[in-house]
Amino acid sequence: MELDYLMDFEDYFPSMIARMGAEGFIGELCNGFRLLMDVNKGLITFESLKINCYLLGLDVRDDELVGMLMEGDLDGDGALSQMEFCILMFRLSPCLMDSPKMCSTQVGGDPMLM
Ligand SMILES: [Ca+2]
Repeated sequence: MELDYLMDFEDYFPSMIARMGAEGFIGELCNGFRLLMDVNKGLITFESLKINCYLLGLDVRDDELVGMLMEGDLDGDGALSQMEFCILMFRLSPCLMDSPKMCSTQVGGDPMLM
């Protein structure tokens, strides 16, 4: 899997879900999106990701940022919408994939409306 650099996130998610529940976890994802997005565009772009990761003290290489954007960008506009970001985060968390409640995220359903 190419996304080894996100392993820290994968390890982190299960404990977050256990603590706050799935709905709270989705809320956290939305908060994460807002932290990383370009406030003018309402999207996560390469520039917003780079700047906000730096501001958050995260040491992420440019090629890792590009890889994350490409992995999550479903409609090909080069940026991540909130939905694309949430879907990417779910895809990166194998424990969620095993949960029947989360199946809707894999078939293009709206994970925000569970
Ligand atoms: Ca997109």
